[in-house]
Amino acid sequence: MALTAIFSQMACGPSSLSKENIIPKPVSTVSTGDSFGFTDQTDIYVQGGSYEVNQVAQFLADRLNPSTGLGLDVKPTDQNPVSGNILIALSENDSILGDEGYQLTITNEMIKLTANKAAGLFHGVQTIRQLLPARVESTSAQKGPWKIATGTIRDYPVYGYRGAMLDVARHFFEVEEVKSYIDQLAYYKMNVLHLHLSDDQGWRIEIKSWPRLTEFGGKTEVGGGVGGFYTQEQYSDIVKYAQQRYITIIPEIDMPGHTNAALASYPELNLSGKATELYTGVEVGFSSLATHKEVTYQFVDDVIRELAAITPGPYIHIGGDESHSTAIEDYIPFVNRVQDIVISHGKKVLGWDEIALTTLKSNTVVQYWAKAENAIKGVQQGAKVLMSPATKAYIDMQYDSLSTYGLHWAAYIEVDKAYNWDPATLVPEIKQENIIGIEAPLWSETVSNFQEAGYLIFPRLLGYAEIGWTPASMRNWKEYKVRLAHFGERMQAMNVSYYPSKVVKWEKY
Ligand code: TNX
Repeated sequence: MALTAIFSQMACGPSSLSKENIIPKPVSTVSTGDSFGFTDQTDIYVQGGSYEVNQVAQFLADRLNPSTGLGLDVKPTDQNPVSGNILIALSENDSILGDEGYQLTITNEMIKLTANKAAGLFHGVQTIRQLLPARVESTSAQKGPWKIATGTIRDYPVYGYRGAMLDVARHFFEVEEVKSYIDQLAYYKMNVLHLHLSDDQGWRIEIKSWPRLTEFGGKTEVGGGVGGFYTQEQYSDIVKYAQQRYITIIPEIDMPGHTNAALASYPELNLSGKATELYTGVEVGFSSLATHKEVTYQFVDDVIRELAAITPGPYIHIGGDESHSTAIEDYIPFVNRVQDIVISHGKKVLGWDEIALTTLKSNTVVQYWAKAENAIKGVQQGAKVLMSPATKAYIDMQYDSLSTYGLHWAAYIEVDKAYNWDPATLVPEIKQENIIGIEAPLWSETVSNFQEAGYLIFPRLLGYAEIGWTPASMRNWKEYKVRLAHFGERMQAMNVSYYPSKVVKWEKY
């Protein structure tokens, strides 16, 4: 490149929209070779704005103002704003964009973001953030210039369910930590956070009709720490925070196995009628609710009723995995009855792949984690599958044998391996039309706070986000890893810890 060209690029900022590093990769990008510059006159205009659309605009202003110091204001308008501004508007029905897609049209005069629904606008806002320099994510004042390359992005997801799971049972995570995770999921256009709220080592959600679950069963965790739990108010606060970021919370109560914390809290839930001891180890498969006792179903009904009442999302996850201490003849009628209980409280059922051994209700979704044969049984019953194969999508798996945190019972999952697979072709019998989406679970036996969890979550989460959003035909590790290299400094700017994998040539600034 001639020196003059280098200087002009430095002076003018970015010049090619299609060369920008966005994750997940947008479906279509056309560059027009110019740039839009933010000034202290720039504001965000909202056309025909509902409360929701205004909130999305305010979210953008709140992200950009601290670092840029530009003082972007959100203003209502019924016409196109003058040059130099951002316009956010719901558009006429654009069927290709669907419920979550958006169009971003950037000229040297204006940034125009449109979508059918506020969710699409929210995803478009994440793209705008990623088009600005990484330092825009800092919470302290940074130097400009703040420029964005011109062109048009039209973008929408392949799968409607793009999620992550956080195990808050093995180690408890504070409300603020969960919110940080939600912020990160939103940044990569993911839309589900599944919370694993109960397990052998702890019960983490207040149930008013069974108070000892948290008063006693919530007071420890793996390794013997103090544990913790969410009051229903705190849970509702998490749900609301997630909703404002277009993320659905899916709560899980794991049963009939993985229930020691409940069995230690209430003797009547045990086959023996005696309470067990609290448990702080990491072995699985030793606990079971007493599936023949009526009180067990009263318990399940109370728990699901209280949880459904504070969960606006459509699903309750009933676990169902690794019930090695429940005979299959007991497991099947138990899961069948629990499905009915969930449905009676107006929710749909999600469960780990073992639940496909039972008779699935019409909207029950099978989460494939271990056995393809189970997931296939689900498909044969007409159920949809959520793809979380442990060998590809388990964020708690170590990267390699030197990893600080994590387990490796399923696989070592390097960053390339986490990215390089396609949910729609992994198991030939499970086709794209059978799949609702992808979820990456983080089991927390080896990590006890968000800082430690970051090492396992990042950067693999970015790859899972792209698998869920971007068509498989547009995904390619060699091209992706170049984009990913630019996210090191973004994660740093957002104060997110990540594993600086050697398979990526991280850009240094
Ligand atoms: C298997 S995945 C489990 C969890 C463990 C995890 C550790 C699943 C449905 N069950 O109880 O935490 O392995 O990777």
